[in-house]
Amino acid sequence: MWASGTVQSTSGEESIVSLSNGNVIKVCTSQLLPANPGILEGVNDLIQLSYLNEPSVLHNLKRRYSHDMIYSKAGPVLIAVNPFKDVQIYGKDFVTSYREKATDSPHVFAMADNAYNEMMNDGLNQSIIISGESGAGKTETAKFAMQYLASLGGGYGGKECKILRTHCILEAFGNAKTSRNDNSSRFGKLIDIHFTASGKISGANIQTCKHVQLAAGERSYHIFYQLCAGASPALRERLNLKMANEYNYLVQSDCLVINGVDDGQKFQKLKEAFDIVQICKEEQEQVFAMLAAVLWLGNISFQVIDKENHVEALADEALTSAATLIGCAPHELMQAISTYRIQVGKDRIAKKLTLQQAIGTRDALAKFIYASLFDWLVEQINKSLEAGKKHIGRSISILDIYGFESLKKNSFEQFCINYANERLQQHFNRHLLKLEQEEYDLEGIDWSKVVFEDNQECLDLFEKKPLGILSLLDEESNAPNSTDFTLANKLKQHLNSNSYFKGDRGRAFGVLHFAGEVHYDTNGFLDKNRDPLSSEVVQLLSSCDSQLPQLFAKKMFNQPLQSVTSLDTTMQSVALQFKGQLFKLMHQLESTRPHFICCIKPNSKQLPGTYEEDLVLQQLRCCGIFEVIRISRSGYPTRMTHQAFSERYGFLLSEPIVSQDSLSISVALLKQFNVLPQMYQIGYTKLFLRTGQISALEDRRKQVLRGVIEVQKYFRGHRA
Ligand code: AOV
Ligand code: MG
Repeated sequence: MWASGTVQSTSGEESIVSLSNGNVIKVCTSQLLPANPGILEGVNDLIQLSYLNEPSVLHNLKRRYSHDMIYSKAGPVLIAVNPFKDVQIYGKDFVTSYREKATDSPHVFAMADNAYNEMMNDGLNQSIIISGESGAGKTETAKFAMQYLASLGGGYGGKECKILRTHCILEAFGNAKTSRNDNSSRFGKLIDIHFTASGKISGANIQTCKHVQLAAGERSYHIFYQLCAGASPALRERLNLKMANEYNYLVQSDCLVINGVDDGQKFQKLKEAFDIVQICKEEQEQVFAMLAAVLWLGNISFQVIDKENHVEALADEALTSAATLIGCAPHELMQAISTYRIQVGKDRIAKKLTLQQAIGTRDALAKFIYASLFDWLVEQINKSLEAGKKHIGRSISILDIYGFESLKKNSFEQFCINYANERLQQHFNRHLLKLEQEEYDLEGIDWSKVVFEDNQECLDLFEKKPLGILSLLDEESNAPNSTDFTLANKLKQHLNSNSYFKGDRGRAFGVLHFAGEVHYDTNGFLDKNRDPLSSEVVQLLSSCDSQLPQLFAKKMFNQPLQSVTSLDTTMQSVALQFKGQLFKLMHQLESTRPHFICCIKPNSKQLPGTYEEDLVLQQLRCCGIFEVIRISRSGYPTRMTHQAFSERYGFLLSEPIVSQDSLSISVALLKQFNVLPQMYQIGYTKLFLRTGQISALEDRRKQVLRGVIEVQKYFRGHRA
């Protein structure tokens, strides 16, 4: 894409350039971009670059990456380039040196430290928002951030340890291997860590955002393989458990093991984690029974019994095992997945299902049990983290969702995931760019405006009522005789004029996302959005002997009922539920001070030491990094009200001043500390400082305060 070289001569529109590899070429002068001087090679913060062009940024990141410096700053944003190997930068020694500010090299620890300090100093709730494509490193980064906060909030005893161990449970049940990531999160999560006034961890709360289904042919959730590989002979016997390759749900992909992963060992770790979050042995047994039930459900087959293609479930080992595990009689299960009831006058009459309907009902039951089990586990974890009571103290929230996905074939799952990322991107834009600009304007600060793109129009394409994709999708899901084709046509009919929408041929349509154009195939959209769960099935669960199925059914009955599906069930559409959960998460983030981490995937092969420039560039452009750098350079990242500033540093003034208002004190302080005029601006209510200016004042303040404490100690010692 780009090469570095030295210009030898320029004549008119052409220049002769000698490249670093010795070749000499002729290029169009207008295409030359200036390179940065050697002294700026591999700078920590991209805003320090004298020339801010794409190749310079790429080169700088590459240079750092090749030295295992995977973190860099772009003004306020932390960039993390996935190393795809273990880098020795997360040990206790690193925690200590970031805590003591012994290093200023960018790191997720530094960002977490920053959030913690701001929370303690300003009493404001903070959030760490992690974005990036699938496989870019969001989940790992979130774990490191939590590791750091746990170590600050009181070491690794009790709660801290619990919080860290929950990953193992959440990932077993919520992650799966996909084509882009061996450990891909199929759910979104927001983890709030609560602190006491003195800065100790007091508890935590996890909120999750709906699971997305796995694509056909992909490996299922890790937990199934872990259970099959790691269960003891006794447990196997109790659950009538077979090996993974004997279950239909697990052999749909030809990948039963992941390179370098020992599922059996992971299962032991999982059980330990269950113990730690106080899920007792009996409950664990029930959890495993539910998993085995799901697996056996997938093995239930049907036989056609008449010319209309009506079916009945076969009374074989699969049916018996599934029924036993969920705690009902085999014929009851058979009935529930082979028939449905309709109201005729006063009576409800049972009707047989067709093969396709029966399979759909069976799979919906399996999915329902699994999703309910996941929710139940999160609930248990939250109880054990003691977040049940409404928390009023301070908190830091960490957001880690599924990353943007653009596959060869994109379906409803990618549609939901990318919509979520579109929302997240807006949060990022709004906070970093718009709010920044607005604040400068509001304070009467002079700065050259930076033009940036907002994605509101794209979000409107999804969310507008009644003519947005989500509304139209729900409308079509409820319409009689609708098909994937009628959905595609409806979308095209109403949205073709929207510049973010692309009507494709046939069933497909495209959306111009912030991260690129994605084409979706509407095949299966309506079914997946309805997610039909027949009332027979819920009824069955509620009458089961075991505790968990009863609980799951009870929850279902308490849900808000909205759309009616063809299979006589009433429930909210999947897209609507998804949007609801997403809005809840985003709403919670609104009231926090955000810190952004942008994860970058340096290659699509999950390999260490490989840096594909075009792939990196595309991601940097997508997450608006160049705009961020531009803004931060022209901006003043540190800002404090005159009052806060004068209160914090006023006592450092060496000479008394005449007027004691906060503005005068601030000005006097700036003078005393020789802050150059180009390094600050004075707004109506706030002081704006360039990067790095506050540290001298902070150092001085610490020094003086330490002196005061020493003196106090001295006196106390003598009195005693
Ligand atoms: P994601 O969360 O962004 O993808 P992960 O956090 O799961 O991506 O990272 C993918 C893989 O990259 C991990 O399994 C690790 O092998 C490796 N990795 C990431 N960060 C680091 C790091 N700091 N050090 C070492 N290895 C790392 V997705 O959930 O698919 O959107 O849905
Ligand atoms: Mg993830």
